[in-house]
Amino acid sequence: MKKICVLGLGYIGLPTAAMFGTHGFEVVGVDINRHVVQVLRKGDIHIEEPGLRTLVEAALRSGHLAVQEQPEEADVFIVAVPTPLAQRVPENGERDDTPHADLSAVTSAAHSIVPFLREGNLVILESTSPPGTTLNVLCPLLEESGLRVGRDLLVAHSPERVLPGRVLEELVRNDRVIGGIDGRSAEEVRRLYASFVEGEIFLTDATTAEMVKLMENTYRDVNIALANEFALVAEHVGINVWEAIELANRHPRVKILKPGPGVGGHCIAVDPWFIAEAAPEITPLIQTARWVNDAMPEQVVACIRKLVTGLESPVVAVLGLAYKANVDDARESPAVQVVQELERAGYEVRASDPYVRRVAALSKQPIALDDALAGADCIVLLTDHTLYANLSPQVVAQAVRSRIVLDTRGCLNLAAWETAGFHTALLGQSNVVPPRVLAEAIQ
Ligand code: SAJ
Repeated sequence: MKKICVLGLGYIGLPTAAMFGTHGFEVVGVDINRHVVQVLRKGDIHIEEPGLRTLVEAALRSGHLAVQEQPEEADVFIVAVPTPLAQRVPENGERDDTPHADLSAVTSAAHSIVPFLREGNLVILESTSPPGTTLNVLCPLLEESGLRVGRDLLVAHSPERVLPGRVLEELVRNDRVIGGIDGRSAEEVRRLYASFVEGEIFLTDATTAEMVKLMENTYRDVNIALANEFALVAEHVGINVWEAIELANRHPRVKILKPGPGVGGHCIAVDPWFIAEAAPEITPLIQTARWVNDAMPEQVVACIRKLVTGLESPVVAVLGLAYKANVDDARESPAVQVVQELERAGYEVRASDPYVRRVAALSKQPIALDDALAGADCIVLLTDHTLYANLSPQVVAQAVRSRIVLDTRGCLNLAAWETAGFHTALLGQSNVVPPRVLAEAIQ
């Protein structure tokens, strides 16, 4: 039975390890975080993802998955560690705010396997990385073992493309792009993943595979930035951007994404910078899209300021802290930035989220929805969790102090909220400023 050592037991590494463990491989899952190893050994999991608990339990119970803090000898090594953004250290006193990839987890994972490498091993980088990482960063590190890449070692990049919230399903169903440093490496990885991947597997070279992954997320980021810019223009020219996008998308070759309070998560807001860092002078579009999306939380706060103008000590009830619908992840969430910005501006903010229990970046932790709504002056919907669409405006109207609601995700039935007596506002529609406030402002 082939043995696989998976480095990094996070959102990608853990499902991948469990998947191989339940498909005929002996898997050793490695994480440098002792807490993660302890939790998994107790039969618990540290990540919320539909179906993951059952899969990990099955793999552990079968004896085909073991978790530990140190790597060991294996036939295959899979590196699935985070590649977050870091700010560049200024050189020559020059300021450079352009974020770039922090590859320290990749390099330390690679270092950690060097003593265990033997001839014939296959090393796969799964972590999303700037173009050239596999060839120029990973390969030289692996050669510190004395083995030669291409002759003694097979190396490939096999990026994950799964959507948080649908990881297990997409791990199996999605097509996969595998980039080898040579044909033999790519073919070996194909054979491995074909054990559970039902989607098509495409082979290419390592740097192309790195770019493909980055291009997918950058395409989405630029598209969302366009939607956000359209939303701001819509407010300016007096139309409803949601209706306009829906109509534009009736064109067979147009698919505009949705505007919102910004782009969160660890992928879409990060990956475009990996392309920009490879070619900073020739990526103005990609960089501008990032700035446009990063500015959305501020736009939302400006909108809230207008809505509560004239109210004494306004209380803002925030609905949703997670970075997107129906997930529990609030890290890098634009909603958290909105809350921080509102607090800095001196507003009393009561934030709630059915899935998020704690947000390290916030001083005040999420509270129950009822508590957030009680006595609020302005309700701001920041995450489109399905259950918010089912809220009864009549019931909410009884709980609040002032009836003002702002929907930044286009997911509330605002006509029903108006019937319940609310002044409604929608991001990307020209009605963000209540007529009363406008009248005051004009006087
Ligand atoms: N968002 C919008 N408008 C939209 C769609 C999304 O504002 O129309 C926002 C979301 O609210 C969220 C952010 O963008 O804050 C990102 O959400 P997402 O669902 O678009 O993507 P992620 O980051 O959860 O997962 C992406 C996926 N990539 C693509 O769809 C191309 C996933 O397949 C990747 O595996 C993942 O990044 C990754 O790990 O790279």
